Amino acid sequence: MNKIHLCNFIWYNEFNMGGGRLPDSPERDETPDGGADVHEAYEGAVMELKADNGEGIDSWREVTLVYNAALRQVETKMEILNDEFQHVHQYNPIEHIKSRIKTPESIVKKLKRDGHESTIDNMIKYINDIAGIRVICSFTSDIYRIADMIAEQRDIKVLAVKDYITFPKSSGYKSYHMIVTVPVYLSDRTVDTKVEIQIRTVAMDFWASLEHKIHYKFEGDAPEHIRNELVECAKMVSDLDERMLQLNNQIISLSHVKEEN
Ligand code: 0O2
Repeated sequence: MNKIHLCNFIWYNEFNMGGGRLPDSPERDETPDGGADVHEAYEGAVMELKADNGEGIDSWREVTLVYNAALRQVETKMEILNDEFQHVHQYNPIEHIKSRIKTPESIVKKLKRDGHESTIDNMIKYINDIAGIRVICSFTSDIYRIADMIAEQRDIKVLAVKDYITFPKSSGYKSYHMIVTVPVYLSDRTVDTKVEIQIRTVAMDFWASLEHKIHYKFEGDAPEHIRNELVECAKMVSDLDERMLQLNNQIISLSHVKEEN
């Protein structure tokens, strides 16, 4: 039985922003190899995220512990669903999964962008993607299949859905986003914790990674010819996804005919 490959890394690694995992997260406790600057920016942002009681770092650690637990729970759920699907249908809808905890720098930036004070309370209240999981699948049809399987989980509550597959962004971005809560059972309480799940095909993920890199490089203001080229590439990605899906459907129906004979 094929296992999903779980790659726990910070999405920002795709942009060489440090190359390591979150130093404060219990399960991802490795020292970033991005040097002193990365540490300084990280610690500066954590210090800025003051809790109401003033215990910035301790609160950050406590909060990320809960988000990490939520990530692990959703990852395990995805693994189980994939295994079950393989068992029943002899087919794996999930290619691989990536997960990450949003960096404190990015949290502070998003809070400021939306006009909120940088506090731990505000980050919990307003930032939906502190814990993020990216589920990569082969075909567009897998996306909705996976989304349905997640929504049917009894302990998962779907708070919001953004369907950028049916309604792509003007940039060409395609992905299916779900904001869910999952209960995290601590020794003295249960915390319903928000996780953002992004579901997309391998081809969409390839496009989004490059586009994100370009977005950061040009600080959101890429030259027009590059933006136009990205839109063109997004169309090619959609076309490729469609053709691969049709090809796969043909293979499935041909193998059914062969089985019947
Ligand atoms: P990062 O660095 O990936 O974490 P909301 O979260 O609902 O308050 P937002 O951020 O507008 O508001 O939500 P949306 O549109 O669902 O985007 C959330 C995440 O989707 C982004 O997080 C990206 O990861 C991804 N995303 C959205 N639009 C694009 C896009 O045009 N290109 C690429 N490559 N990714 C996109 P962050 O925090 O922006 O970034």
